Amino acid sequence: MSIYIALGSNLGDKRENLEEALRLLKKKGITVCKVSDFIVTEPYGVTDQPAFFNAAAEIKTEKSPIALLHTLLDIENEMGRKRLRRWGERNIDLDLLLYDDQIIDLPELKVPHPDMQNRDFVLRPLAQIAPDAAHPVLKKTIKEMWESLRCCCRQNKL
Ligand code: PH2
Ligand code: MG
Ligand code: MG
Repeated sequence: MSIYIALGSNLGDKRENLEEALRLLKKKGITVCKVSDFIVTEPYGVTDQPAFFNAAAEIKTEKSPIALLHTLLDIENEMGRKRLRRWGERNIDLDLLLYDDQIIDLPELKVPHPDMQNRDFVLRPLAQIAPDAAHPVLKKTIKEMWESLRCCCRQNKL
C-alpha cells in the first residue's frame, strides 16, 4: 500500500501551513509515514504569484481514493483556503498523486495526478522519499520521470 500526496502553499506562513496540514491529516486518522524536505519553488503555470513551499508525503489509510480526496478537501476548507483563480495563489493545496497502482478517471478525481510528470515541484520531493515508486500509466519510476523532466528542461534551455 503506497499512497503519495503533494503539499503546496504560497500565501501566509507557508512552512507553518504545510506543518498544519500534516497535523490535521494525523488528527483525521491518516498515518503520515514519510515527509520530504520542504522546498522553495518558482510558480509553475501561472507565474505572477509568490514562490511556493512544496513537499511530498507518503501516507497510509483505509479510506478509498474518493474518501481520501474528501478528507484532503476538508483540510483545505478548515484551513480557510479561498479559490481565487485556477493554478493561482493559495495558503494550502493537497493533491493526491498516486494511490497504489490504481488508475482513476472520474470528473472529480484523476489518479495518477495527470500533470505530475511535468512538475519539478512534485517530482523532486517525491523522488526524495519514493524514488522507486512506479507510475501505473507511464510505467516509469519517479526517479526516471524526474530524470526525463530534468533532461527535457535542460534541452529547452539550449
Ligand atoms: N501548484 C499549482 C500551480 N503552480 N507552482 C508551484 N511551484 N508549486 C505548486 O504547488 C503549484 C504551482 C496548482 O496546483
Ligand atoms: Mg495542485
Ligand atoms: Mg489541488
